[in-house]
Amino acid sequence: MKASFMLLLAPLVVSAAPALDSRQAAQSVDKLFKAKGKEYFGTCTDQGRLTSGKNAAIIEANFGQVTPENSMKWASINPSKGTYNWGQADYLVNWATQRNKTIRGHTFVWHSQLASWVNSISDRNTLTQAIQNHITTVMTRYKGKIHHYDVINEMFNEDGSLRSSVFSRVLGEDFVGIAFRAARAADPSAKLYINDYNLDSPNAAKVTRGMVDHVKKWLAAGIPIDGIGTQGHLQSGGGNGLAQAIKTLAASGVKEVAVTELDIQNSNTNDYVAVTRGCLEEPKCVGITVWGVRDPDSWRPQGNPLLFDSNFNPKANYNAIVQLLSQ
Ligand code: 9MR
Repeated sequence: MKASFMLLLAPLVVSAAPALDSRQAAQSVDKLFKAKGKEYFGTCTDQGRLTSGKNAAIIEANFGQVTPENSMKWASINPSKGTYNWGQADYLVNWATQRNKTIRGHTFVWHSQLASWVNSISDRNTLTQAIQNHITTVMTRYKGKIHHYDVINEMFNEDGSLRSSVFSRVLGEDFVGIAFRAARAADPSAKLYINDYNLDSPNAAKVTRGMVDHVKKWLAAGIPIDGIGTQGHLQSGGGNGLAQAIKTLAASGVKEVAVTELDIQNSNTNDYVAVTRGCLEEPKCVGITVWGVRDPDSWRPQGNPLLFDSNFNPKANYNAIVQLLSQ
C-alpha cells in the first residue's frame, strides 16, 4: 500500500521541481528588484529571439520587462509613408502582455534606422505631421499596453549640443515639443522618456550641458517629459560613473530615470553590482534593462557584455546581481 502510494506520488514530485534547465537561473533578478521597490529588471528582445534557444524561458522566468530591440524603429515599423509593418512588434507586445511583462516602446524620433522617406523631408509642416502621425499611430495601437516610451533617442552630441539630423535641421529644437506633446495626447498613461548613450559620468558635457540643462529648460516650458533614460553601453570599470551620473540626471527635475540598454564589455562583477546599486539608491530610478540575454546575441559581442553565456547559463555577473539584491 505504502509503496504504491509512493509510486503515484513520484511523478508529481518530479514535475513540481523548478524547471532549471529552461529558466537557467534559480532566482529572478526581476522579482528581487521588485522586492526592493523597483518596477522591473528587463531585457531587450524581439520575435526572432523569443522563438529561438532558451530566450523565452529565461525572460519569462527571470525578467519583468522587455524592449523591442529593433522591431519598433521607424524604418522597421513605418518604412514608407502610410505603410506599417506590425507583425514583429505585435508579436512582442502580445508575448509580453500575456505574461504580465511591462514593455518599453523603442523608439520614435531617432536619426538612425530612420525611414528614408522621413529623412528626405525638408519643410516644417510635412515633418511635423510625419512625427505626429507616426507617434499617434503606434501609440494608439498599443494604448494601455506599453508603459514607457523612448520618444526621442540620441539627440545630443558629446559636447552637449544638438546633434544634426533631419529633425534638428528642419525644426530646430521644436521637434522635442512636437514629439512629446503628440505622445502625451496619444496615451496619457505612458511614461515618456528622452534616451541617450554616453551619459556615463556625472561631469560629462553630454550629461550637464546636454541632457540636464536642456531637460530643465523643456520642463520649464511645459514639455511633457517624464523621464531620462541612460543607455549604459559601458566598458569594464564604467559601473561607478554611471551610478553617479544617475543622480545628476535625476536632479534635472524629471519624475523618473531608467537604465535602458545596459551591457558592459569585459565586465567584472563589480560593474554590474555598481549599476544595480546605483539604481537602488536613487529613488527616481525605476528599473534596469539589459541589452540582450546571451553574450553572442549582443550587438557588440566582444568582451561578453551580458548576463548569460553562449550556452544560456547565468554568468558571474548575473549571480552577483542576485547576491546584491538578496541582502
Ligand atoms: O541592438 C541593436 C542592433 O541589433 C541594431 O542593428 C542597431 C541598429 O538599429 O541598434 C541596436 O540597438 C541600439 C539601440 O536601438 C539604440 N542605442 C544603441 C543600441 C546599440 O547600437
